[in-house]
Amino acid sequence: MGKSKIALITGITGQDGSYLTEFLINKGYVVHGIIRRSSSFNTGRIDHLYTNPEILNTKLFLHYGDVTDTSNLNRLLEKTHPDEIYNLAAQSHVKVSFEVPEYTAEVDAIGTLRFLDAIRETGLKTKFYQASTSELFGKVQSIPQNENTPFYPRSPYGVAKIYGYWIVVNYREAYNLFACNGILFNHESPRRGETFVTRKITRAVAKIVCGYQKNIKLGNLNAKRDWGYAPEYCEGMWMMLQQNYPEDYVLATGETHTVREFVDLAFKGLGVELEWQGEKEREKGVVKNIDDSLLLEGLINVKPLYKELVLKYIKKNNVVVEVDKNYYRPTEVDLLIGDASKAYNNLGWKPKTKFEELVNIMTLADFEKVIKRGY
Ligand code: NAP
Ligand code: G4F
Repeated sequence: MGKSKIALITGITGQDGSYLTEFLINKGYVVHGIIRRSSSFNTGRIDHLYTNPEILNTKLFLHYGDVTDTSNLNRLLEKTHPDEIYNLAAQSHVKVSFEVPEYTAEVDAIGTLRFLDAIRETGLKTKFYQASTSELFGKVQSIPQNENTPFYPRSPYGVAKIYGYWIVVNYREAYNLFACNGILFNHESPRRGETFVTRKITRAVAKIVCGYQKNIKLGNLNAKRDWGYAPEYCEGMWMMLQQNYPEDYVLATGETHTVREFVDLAFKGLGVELEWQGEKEREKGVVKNIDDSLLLEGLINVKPLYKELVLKYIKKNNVVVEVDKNYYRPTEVDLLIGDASKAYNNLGWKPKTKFEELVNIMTLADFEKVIKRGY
């Protein structure tokens, strides 16, 4: 058996980090992950891996670190000698970046530079993946967006990530590093952070249906996103680093949907049809109908329990969605829709999970959690 490849992942405790780790371990890699010290546990998404004695300290090693600490990154590179580095660490919340713009730049922009420079300094022969984003397109200059679409970021997050993008391109050209930008459109899963809109919706819908929450307050319901399924995007990251030449790639589904459509489908999966009334800040999602024939297939087993819960807590005409201006952003990205044909042609990458299936996967997972844990 050949020597295992070594990967170093920043942001291993995040949504993508956890799926990528599973993927690489299954491929036979030894994975080193950088975790931050936190006052409460932040390893929930990878607990199933590192509590497994067959994996911890043989296939998976965790190190304290932070992309704001140059000497830490240098030490970790020298200690782990990775064949591949996946730089997923980021202050990744767009709305929060308006509150902490300097910190966002420190982590998302300069953090990327620190890593690239550490590679250059150590002279390590390694491949580098940078978590770039469709937020670079921001106020979109053409539809759909691909690798040639001009950027126009609309948040401190987008601006910080644009630095990350260009410093990767620059180090690739200046120092011949094997470094790629994955320009990934939104990708979601049951492991998505709870403050991103998709997961906020599926958690809330599950709780509303079970009587733990009365309604959900959301911001811009008209925003359109190209939403895909996170595990498939993590495989795409790896594919980029297996090519002969480093290039930048868009990963996207090529479909776009509004936040409102996401809400509609999540409720529908739990047997609740909504009607939208009013406009702008006064818009509301009201229960129009409750119909257990709409229930997701995976929920058939809990049908009796579901009937009991829903019939008890949800009634026709209940207001279950409200708009709250506090969730509006100073500048919004109205529409994203990606064209991933380069990834398809060069990497053979293609998204499999369609929008409705994605909403159902997330709704089902949150409903099961709420039923089991009661919150
Ligand atoms: P996420 O769930 O928010 O995870 C972010 C990760 O970065 C967490 O592990 C976090 O650690 C870590 N981190 C934050 N600041 C750090 C620092 N200073 N030093 C070291 N680690 C730090 O994000 P995600 O959805 O998995 O996304 C992964 C990457 O892809 C991010 O760079 C994001 O900007 C980018 N991206 C995401 C999407 C998407 O739709 N998901 C699309 C395009 C690009 P803690 O757990 O300790 O907070
Ligand atoms: O779920 P979001 O917060 O994701 P956003 O801003 O698109 O950013 C995500 O995707 C990017 C890729 O394009 C990543 F780079 C980034 O790291 C992150 O993963 O918001 C999606 C849309 C926005 O238009 C927002 O205004 O949903 C709208 N929205 C409406 N109500 C809301 C809410 N967003 C959040 N987070 N919370 C709300 O209550």
